Amino acid sequence: LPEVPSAQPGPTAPVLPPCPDSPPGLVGRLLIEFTSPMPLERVQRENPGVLLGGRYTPPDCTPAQTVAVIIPFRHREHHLRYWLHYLHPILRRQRLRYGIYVINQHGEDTFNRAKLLNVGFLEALKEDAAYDCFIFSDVDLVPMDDRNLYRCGDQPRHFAIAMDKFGFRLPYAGYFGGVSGLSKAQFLRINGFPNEYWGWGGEDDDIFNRISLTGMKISRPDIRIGRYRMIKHDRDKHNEPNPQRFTKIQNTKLTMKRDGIGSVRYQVLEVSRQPLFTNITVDIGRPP
Ligand code: UDH
Repeated sequence: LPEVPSAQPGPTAPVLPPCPDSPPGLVGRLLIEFTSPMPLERVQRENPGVLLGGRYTPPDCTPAQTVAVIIPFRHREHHLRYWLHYLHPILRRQRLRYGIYVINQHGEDTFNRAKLLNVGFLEALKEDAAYDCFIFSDVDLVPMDDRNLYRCGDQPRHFAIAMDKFGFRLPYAGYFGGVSGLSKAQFLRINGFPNEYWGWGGEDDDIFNRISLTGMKISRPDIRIGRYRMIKHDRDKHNEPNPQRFTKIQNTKLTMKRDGIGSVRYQVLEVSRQPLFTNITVDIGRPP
């Protein structure tokens, strides 16, 4: 055969092989503690490969997915520093192409975790239309094993299945709290998350209901791998347990069609690209 000059890009843009399904260089069980001080400058120094806004792309392979990590947030700067310190190296070792989005609720009205996560989904896609996997993580949860891969599969994934505060067990069969992941298609199929859970509790059960009602199943890692440490904290101000949660989760089938990603209303006040994450401050309103 005659030698045909290949249409490969030149040395400035090498074509990298696909990232392996099982990334080499994972270390397994990790030692996680929250006692030593954790200045952001140190975290920055220790993660030189992370680009502005908390973006990262593996230098040696092409990942199958682009992952947006969405963190619901207000007044937890101290937790965020530990989260960034532990998670950036883990996600890097997992060979993910990712971005970190901290969705910061403006003002002091009642907190609304699930609505912030909806905002994160839409705003991350505005930043980069390539995002096709969304990991929703509380700011105070750090995985104790880097084999717990932060990527999406053919079913919605629950990652935080064995937290220290629950004795390293699933607290109940339908638990979907803490850290979860859905592909873009899975998220849209359930009309995203509910916007009407103000205050603590119930929104994760509503999400679980949405997944079941659309005929999907939760996928989970091995119980020995899905272990988490939670940073101990007192109950936040303006996030009291929501007394309506018990009745609301009975009605997901009725509410999920009208309340979700298709109906979320909010106003972005600021997008700020920090060295280790993108901060999006948002006015999500207040309970009716
Ligand atoms: N969050 C904030 N700020 C708030 C409230 C919640 O950032 O004011 C975010 C944060 O990402 C947090 C997540 O929402 O991890 C979930 O809220 P949470 O940590 O309050 O929920 P959790 O179930 O704790 O983890 C419940 C209160 C525990 C009181 C324990 C007293 N010993």
